[in-house]
Amino acid sequence: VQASIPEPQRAAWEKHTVKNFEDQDGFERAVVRHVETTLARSLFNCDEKAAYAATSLAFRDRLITDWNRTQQQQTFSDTKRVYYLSLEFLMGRALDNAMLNVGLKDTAKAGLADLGFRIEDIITQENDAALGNGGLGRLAACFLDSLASLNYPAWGYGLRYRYGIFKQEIIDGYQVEVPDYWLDFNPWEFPRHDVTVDIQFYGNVRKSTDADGKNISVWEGGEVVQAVAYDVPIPGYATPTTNNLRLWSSKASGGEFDFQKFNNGDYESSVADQQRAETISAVLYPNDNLERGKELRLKQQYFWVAASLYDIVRRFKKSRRGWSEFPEQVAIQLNDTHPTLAIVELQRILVDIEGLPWDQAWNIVTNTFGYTNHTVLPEALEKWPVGLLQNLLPRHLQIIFDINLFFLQLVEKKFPDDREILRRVSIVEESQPKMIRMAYLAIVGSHKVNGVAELHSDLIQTTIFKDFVAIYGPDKFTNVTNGVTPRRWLHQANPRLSELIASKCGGNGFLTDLTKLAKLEQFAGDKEFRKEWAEIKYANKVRLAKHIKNTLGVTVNPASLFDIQVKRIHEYKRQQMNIFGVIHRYLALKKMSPNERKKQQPRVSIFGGKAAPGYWMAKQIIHLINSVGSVVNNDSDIGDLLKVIFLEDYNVSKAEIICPASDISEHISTAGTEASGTSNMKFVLNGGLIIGTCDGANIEITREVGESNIFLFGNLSEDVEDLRHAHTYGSHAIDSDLDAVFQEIEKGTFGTPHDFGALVAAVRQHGDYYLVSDDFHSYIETHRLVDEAYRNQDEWVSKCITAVARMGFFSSDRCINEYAESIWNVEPLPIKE
Ligand code: 6GP
Repeated sequence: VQASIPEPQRAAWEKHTVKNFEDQDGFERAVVRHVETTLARSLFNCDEKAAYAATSLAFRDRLITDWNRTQQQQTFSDTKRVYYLSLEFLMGRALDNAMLNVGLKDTAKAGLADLGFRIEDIITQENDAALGNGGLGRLAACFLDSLASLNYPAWGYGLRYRYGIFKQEIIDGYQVEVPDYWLDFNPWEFPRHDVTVDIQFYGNVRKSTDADGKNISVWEGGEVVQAVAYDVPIPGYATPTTNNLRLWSSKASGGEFDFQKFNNGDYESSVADQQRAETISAVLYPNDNLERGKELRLKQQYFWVAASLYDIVRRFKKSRRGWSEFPEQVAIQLNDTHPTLAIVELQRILVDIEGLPWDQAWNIVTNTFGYTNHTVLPEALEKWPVGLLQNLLPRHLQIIFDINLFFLQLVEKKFPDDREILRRVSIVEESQPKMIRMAYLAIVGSHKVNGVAELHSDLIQTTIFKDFVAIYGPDKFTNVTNGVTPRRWLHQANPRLSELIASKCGGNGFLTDLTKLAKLEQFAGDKEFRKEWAEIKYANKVRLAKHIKNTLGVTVNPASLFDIQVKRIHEYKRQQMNIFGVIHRYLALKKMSPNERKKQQPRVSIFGGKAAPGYWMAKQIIHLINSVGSVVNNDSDIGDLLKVIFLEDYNVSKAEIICPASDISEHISTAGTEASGTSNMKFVLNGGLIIGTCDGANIEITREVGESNIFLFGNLSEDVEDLRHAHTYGSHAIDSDLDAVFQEIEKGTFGTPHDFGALVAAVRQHGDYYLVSDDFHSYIETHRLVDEAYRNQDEWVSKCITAVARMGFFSSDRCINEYAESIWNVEPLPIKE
């Protein structure tokens, strides 16, 4: 078969090679052509949706050219590649990002205006690609942006869910989940019907011997599902490098449906197989920081991991190198334990299919993988029942047992008289039923394990993975503090601030080297600069106020202090403490004389975030916030002094409006529970201060911006254990201010008290696991300090400017460079024009 154009015909080919638009004229031509041909519409039939489609297609053409070139050069140069395996990629919208990254947003803006459209109206037509829950998924998306922007040869591998994270509606104060069908029009993906992999499930294992008489295992029978690749181009900023995100979609193998059954009149079951197969990639599991051992989830994991590894191995084999060179060509990063079966699958491929000896294979495997842990919460640590694995992946279970056997032998050698340690670190938990501990498997099968902020990395080494540090030594464990991409989270979300910064930092260089923000610090005392800065913040607050008005019908005054907490709703993140604090503020205002009230700082308390559909307590928290809002917002005594807003359906594109509009944002998890947090970084980068606990990356943010530019409060992580112990075994006195809040709830001020009983009881009766009562006093006190500080606007703005100037560390570019150097050992490969 001919795979490439023969030499003599190449000249003709090159003469006609695609030339992409470079200017406004070319852009308009591309848009009109796509409207009139690709979309089969005309100037009499072109709404904003069509204009969005055509604009996207015009930019897509550009990306594809760069994407092809990048892939060719990466293949040709044959350097090491990184593969980022993540079950979640919370990408958000692509068009705005593509326009900015290729540096043609202004061109598109002028072109669209010329054709009769406002660019903002076009950008907002796009559905978010919401293939993730929260922090973990958005981190993966920021990493893809940085990998491409830094010219690393890298691929993302994930699942192409038909339904991403659900859309949240608030009805009568309660969350209602609505399916997110985002694929009705998605110009950013390329189906690769020629790139398919057959994935096997179930069946059994037969022991046999090969031609040389060697014992082998043959996995046979069961069922086969087909994985089809869908490719999404990932453009870097200000570079032609365009990497690939490959998402797998499931399909029945052997065609659409069973013709045999169909012809025999068995219509229903003829499509049943197809539907069963398609179910695998149908929906994202909507849990954040929580695992529920469902078989379909395990199927998703294996399906995705097996397809990705098949693809990676196929690519490696083309290089015709020996297997020992595999880790020099391939680095695979496991985003949490969700892809841990990749370790087992690679071992299976090398031993069962390629015939390598176990030890040699295992050496290759461990040198290939790195594992990132994103949480210490016990309920989020994945475990799979042995029985489930036995049935679904019988050969993999055998391999896991063997991995465990050899691992425990190593442990025994190191700690000969310690039976207990063997029990503690065994990959197989001797429980009823027996469980496979995926984090332990990931550690044993990787050469590096990292946490996502300093405190978190210390905690995993001293608590949940302590024994493994003793076994392997400390070098296997490291920290890579999270970061965010300044392209989306500053330049795109806050274009005016980005422009102002550029004017003082010598151009847009800070977008690729965020440490250049440091130059801003000298302007913190500059009156004129502060004024411009404050104007931009105000305009961003006006933009959010409009969104609030349009979506909720509530009028908020942009001159108020905007206090924002947006993130997944979780008891450990303590939105309940925030709303209790809001009630406390409301009660204090109610007690004041009108004169006293006039002296108070007006506030808008803004919440947003989704609760996992099965997380009842989180849903109670949402209900309480909305119930407090409907009382407070309609209280004429209070007016603008306090408004309580719950923003519906928080997602990436809304975060882009929300982050630039905060005066203060809340990152108030119980110390030791939030691995890092990344929205804390986004808010500070956009010129807002934060109120936070000594948890996750808040600690490093404090180190960078200075203690006077952040509001820290609450107990420290080293005290949490003792405090919890005291709640259970000592006397647990509830803070008196908090008790007054509870009494108000119980009076029925915010609706039927019974509705909120569980939230109160969690603190009063059930041990207050998240230490709301212990931290409440200092939380309230710190909010008082916030109000006070906000009064002095000059100083406040100076603090904000100083903080932004010191945020250079928190770019995901720094983060990716650290991974590249200390975990992956890969080098950038600049793409030639
Ligand atoms: C999150 C952590 O909760 C958050 O603190 C961190 O910033 C983020 O990961 C990125 O590292 N973890 C998850 O979203 C999760 O589901 C299993 O962990």
